[in-house]
Amino acid sequence: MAFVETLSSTVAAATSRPRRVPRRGSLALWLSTRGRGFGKPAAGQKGREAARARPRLEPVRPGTVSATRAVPEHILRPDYAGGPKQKWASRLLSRFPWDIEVKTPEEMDGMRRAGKVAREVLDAACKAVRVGTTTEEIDAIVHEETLKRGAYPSPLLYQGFPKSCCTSINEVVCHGIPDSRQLRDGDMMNIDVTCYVDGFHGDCSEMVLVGEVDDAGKQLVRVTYECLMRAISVCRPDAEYSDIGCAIEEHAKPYGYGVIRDFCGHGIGRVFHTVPNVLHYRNREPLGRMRVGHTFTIEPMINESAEVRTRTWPDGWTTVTVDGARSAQYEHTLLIVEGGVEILTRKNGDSFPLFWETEEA
Ligand SMILES: [Co+2]
Repeated sequence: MAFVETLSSTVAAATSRPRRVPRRGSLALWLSTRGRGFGKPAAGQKGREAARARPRLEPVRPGTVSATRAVPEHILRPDYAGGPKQKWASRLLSRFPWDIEVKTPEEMDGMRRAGKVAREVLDAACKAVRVGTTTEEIDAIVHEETLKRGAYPSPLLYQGFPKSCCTSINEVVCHGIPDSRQLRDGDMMNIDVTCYVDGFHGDCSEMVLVGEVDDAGKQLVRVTYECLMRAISVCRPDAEYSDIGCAIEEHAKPYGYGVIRDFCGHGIGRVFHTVPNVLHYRNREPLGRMRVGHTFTIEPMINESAEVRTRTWPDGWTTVTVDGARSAQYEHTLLIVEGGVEILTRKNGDSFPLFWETEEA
């Protein structure tokens, strides 16, 4: 899942509900970005071509959300869902932006297990997507596959979220609630899965094409994946967290795409969303440096138009682009190791393939 970005207010962000809030401390950003061509990327040639090629899709509308699913007693829950309370000291300490938690070798293994489970569950969900499937059915699969592995579906009851995963279709940027809507030919959907395994969260998301998606949509999905992988390639001990956003924006901008700024990646571990805030756009925020043992997510949301503004539905979660252009997202949970980075939610041999892998095969 993505996390609300509050810029210089990192301490507050670490505990705030992940929905759109008025931006605080934006003066520093304004001053630091004036005169550097920062802001709305001008739509280049590729962007204009893409705009012409974009199909007219019906806007996504809310469907009926079914009752919350049960989780058996024997499954360990996170504290927000009625599990054992976190010790106040560890909770408080992990809120300071300069205090990014360094995982012990045992904790790293815990994160590896959580990442592996999240990947398996996400793959199962992606493989079930067909024209006519409801997002509710996808949620049921995520729920069952998570429980089958002795894990808890982290989004369930997180700040009141009613379902076990997020399903974000077309212009939905993130946090779509699975409901009765049937998937249509030409839809593109992000499925965001987080699993809580023996006290650790693993978080990943992926795009799935439903039926036949137009070329402009396919390009958006592919470039979004490339943005994530480029961002991962800058991760290693001593790298600046702010390098991540530069890598993403540099790749997205020539296509005339906008990088969503209202949500960011996040530190993750025993706590679902914590420091650091991982910004996906070019920035000079003092986000700190990566150290061996840091675990965090990168999850860029890339908009098909240069527009970066979002709005949230009255359900308090579903966030859409203001201009209705489609938005794509991929997410991995990462661990910084000696000499580089380990993708904890990496694909395995049985994973759901990227669409261009099957097309080119
Ligand atoms: Co996330």
